[in-house]
Amino acid sequence: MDFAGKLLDLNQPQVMGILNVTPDSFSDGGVFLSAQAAFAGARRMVEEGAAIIDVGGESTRPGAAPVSVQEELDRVIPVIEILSRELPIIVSIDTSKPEVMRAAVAAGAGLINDVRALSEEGALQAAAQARVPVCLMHMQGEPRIMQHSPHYNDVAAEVGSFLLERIHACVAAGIPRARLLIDPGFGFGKALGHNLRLFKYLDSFCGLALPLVVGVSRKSMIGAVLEKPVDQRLYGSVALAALAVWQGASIIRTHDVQATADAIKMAWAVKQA
Ligand code: YH5
Repeated sequence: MDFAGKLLDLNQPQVMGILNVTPDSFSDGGVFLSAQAAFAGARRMVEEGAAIIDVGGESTRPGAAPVSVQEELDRVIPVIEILSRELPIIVSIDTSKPEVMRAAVAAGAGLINDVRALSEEGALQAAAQARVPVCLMHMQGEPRIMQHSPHYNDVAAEVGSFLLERIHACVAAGIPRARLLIDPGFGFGKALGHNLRLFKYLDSFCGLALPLVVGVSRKSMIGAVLEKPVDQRLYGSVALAALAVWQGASIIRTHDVQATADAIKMAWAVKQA
């Protein structure tokens, strides 16, 4: 796939490293506040095997304060400029705001990662004009209330229908199918049983014939099964990364690049044998 001129082979699984530039992010708690610190974190992730770095300036944690366009731009644009200039990787912008999509791509981002699947006013048009690939993620509800009482009759089927509807909306807006990736959105408006069933049937999304992105790193489904806090979820995250690749995932979004890169390389070697 062509990410604004950088080619990445998605026939083999790749690692997307998470770079939060939110002061209220609970996994990194203000570690990546300056662009310099962000650069150091990103360089390490590249050395450890990340092909993509996902830069996010808006917290989607339930209850997190909304971030203005200007605040989000101030957080992410300097980081995207440095990373895209200095590192041999694809920079992804994790945003739902059309203004941030435009500025991020102008600053060198090669992928738009939108947890709202381009549902905000003007987002479809911004992404179409940006001419970079887009990751469409499923979420039930909105971050503030999404975990209140998530409900599904058939979680994998309903997530699949939603993604298909968003694929059609993108194509109608002038975003070619060849520029789309899909993500079932673990933890976004899903109870534990929904997340586990969605994972069990992850291979059903291969039917949509688009690269599949999976983000489970340190998430609460791991905390719930293992009964462990967020700083003790590495082995659980790595186990799920291997299982995701086994079921056809192309990109694994993770905080822990080295461990994840090794695990998916092994899973892939067995799968190819
Ligand atoms: C995703 O799955 N997730 S932000 C809670 C955690 C740990 C991590 C309680 N952006 C995804 O990473 N983009 C986020 O521990 C995403 N797929 C895509 N494409 C939430 C997050 C997290 C939440």
